[in-house]
Amino acid sequence: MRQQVAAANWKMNLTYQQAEELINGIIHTPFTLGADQRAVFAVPFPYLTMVVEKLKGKINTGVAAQNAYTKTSGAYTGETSVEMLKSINVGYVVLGHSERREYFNETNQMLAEKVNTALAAGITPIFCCGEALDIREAGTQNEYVGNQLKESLFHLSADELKKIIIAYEPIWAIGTGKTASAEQAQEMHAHLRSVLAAQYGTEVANEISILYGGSVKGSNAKEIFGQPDVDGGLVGGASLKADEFVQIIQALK
Ligand code: G2H
Repeated sequence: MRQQVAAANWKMNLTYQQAEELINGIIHTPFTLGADQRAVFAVPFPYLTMVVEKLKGKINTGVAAQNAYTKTSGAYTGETSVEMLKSINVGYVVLGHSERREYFNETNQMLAEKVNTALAAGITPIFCCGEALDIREAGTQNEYVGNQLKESLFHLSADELKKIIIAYEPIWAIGTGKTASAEQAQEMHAHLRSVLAAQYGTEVANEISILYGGSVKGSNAKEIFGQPDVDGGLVGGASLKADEFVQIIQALK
């Protein structure tokens, strides 16, 4: 079975003390993760080491940065490299979140470079894609999101692609409380898998985990994750409460 992933995205929230309290709350709430299941925590840079330490020995968990730069080192004041992340045992990096695309002008081409740098460092990219409301209303979301994959990922070999996790996050459902219906999520995930299959073959496409993101909550996770092409979620707001995020972890297939 494809890996099923519940990924928390804390975004730019919480003080150090609150972050510590949250991760302690998660650690002290019992949950089980099967061999094909992962719980990943994308936390702000200053908390990465603390969360890595706290999760040590917690089987099938991982820690992610929310961004990394295209270059591995050098005179790039204010940036963080994948080499730095690797040196503190961070195993994942979220790339191309819609907030980064919108507020920090990240383009598909720039993300292709970031994907390459992460893979070269042995860090798993959680590559985000998704359309805005006007694109959905125009009915061109399949082409738009398919193109995001093509421009940022299709230069990869099949073996490289297999190391990527994709997160589909319709922008109109992010932090708005408006979730895509389970059917809308399934429809897009199946489309993205077919786009991957057309380029890399069905076998490869069937190995790629595609997460859904956008107002996933404890109350809707089971239905969304239950869709055949949805392999878990990237969760913002609801990942800031320990008991709710544990409920979401336990909703994985
Ligand atoms: C989408 C998601 C997490 P939320 O950005 O990446 O956030 O669950 O708050 O909609």
